[in-house]
Amino acid sequence: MNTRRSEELYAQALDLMPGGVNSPVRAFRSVGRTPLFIDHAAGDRVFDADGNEYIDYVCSWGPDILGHAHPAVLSAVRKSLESGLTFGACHSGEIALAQKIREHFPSMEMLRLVSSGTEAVMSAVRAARGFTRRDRIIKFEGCYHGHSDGLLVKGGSGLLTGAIPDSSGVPAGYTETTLLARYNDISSVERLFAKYGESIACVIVEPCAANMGVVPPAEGFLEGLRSITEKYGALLIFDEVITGFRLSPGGAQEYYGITPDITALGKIVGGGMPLAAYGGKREIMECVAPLGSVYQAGTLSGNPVAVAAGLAALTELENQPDIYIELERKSAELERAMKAAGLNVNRCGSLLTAFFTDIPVTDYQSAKSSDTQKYAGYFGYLLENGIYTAPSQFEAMFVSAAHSDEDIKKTSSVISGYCV
Ligand code: KE4
Repeated sequence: MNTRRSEELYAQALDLMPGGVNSPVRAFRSVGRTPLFIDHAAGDRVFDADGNEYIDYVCSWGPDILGHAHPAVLSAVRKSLESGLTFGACHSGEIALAQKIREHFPSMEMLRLVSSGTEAVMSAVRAARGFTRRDRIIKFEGCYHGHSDGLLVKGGSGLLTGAIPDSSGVPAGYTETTLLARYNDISSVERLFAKYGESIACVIVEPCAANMGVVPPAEGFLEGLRSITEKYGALLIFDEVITGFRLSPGGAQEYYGITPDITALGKIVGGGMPLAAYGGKREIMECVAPLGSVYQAGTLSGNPVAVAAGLAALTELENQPDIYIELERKSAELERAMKAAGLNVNRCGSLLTAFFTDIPVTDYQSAKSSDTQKYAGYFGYLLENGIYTAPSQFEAMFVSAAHSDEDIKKTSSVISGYCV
């Protein structure tokens, strides 16, 4: 496979950006290859700088649930551009998008638009602390919630990929109030509440973990979090940056039937543009400035072009009610093919991960038992056969509405040729 142009570009990028990338997981370091430089994308395909074509299961790490460059989203963005790029002032699109989000996530009685998932989660945690006037938070080993200081503790995603579970550059004081529990282990949460109960502001969780690879919640786990937080007066924050609008139109909270106090959204909600959101009970969000004393702001928050993309994407999802049934069918077919090839697969809706370990993967410890070198071999085999999946064992494979039955069959056929 010729990747000469990507290699040339990578050499230039290495001189300009740390690791030649603007986000670590794109560096392909854990799969031991030169990162692809994508030239363009359409539907379920990406095309690299050397003209190689791939069926894409990265989907920009989740935003592209409709597929790349969806016509409805492109035309909405083009139309929006004619009115200007950014005003730094209110505009009616913000209202329309906030209303649409609240229709799908009724728990988000009041919300704020921001520019990234990191910003959404960071602000949600600050609102929880401001509302409860408590400092401690509980997160789970292997869950990733963006790169705000207090959450870079035993994180997933690029932290796991790069084996840097706790980032340097974060003073101990910033993480002293971050308590760690084990995903799918409610007793680890109960022990923390027994010790620190009245000082815990919130529990933040990926309702289906996807940043240590895909690890669905065990039976009763989310229910357990909901009841223990209510018992101690702490807030439950669902980080639905990946699961929002993916597991169902109402995300994981609709899919599992658990209502959090605050929700963070990202990725799909922006239609591929830099837009995210956080929101929850009115009494909580009324603590946020300028109403309350929890400060949060952003030059490009609610950016009109990004809002237009998000509105178009969510409207398209609403116009294709069968999309979630189709995603489930296609993802289940991929899962069957992966298991038939002897792979250890976790799946939650249209999120899948093949783990290179012989034990069931139910948490951070079991995920970390995976052989990342074997994963690298699997990644390279797929890439050489025109399938682009996550360049890290500790990420998810994303299926989109644009993945045709023909491409699902082609992917299944390629996977069936892989010898574990
Ligand atoms: P961003 O700041 O990257 O928009 O969102 C942070 C974030 C928050 N919460 C969850 C559950 C997330 O998965 C993410 C970001 N996800 C990673 C991939 N697992 C983004 C890819 C990257 O870091 O380049």
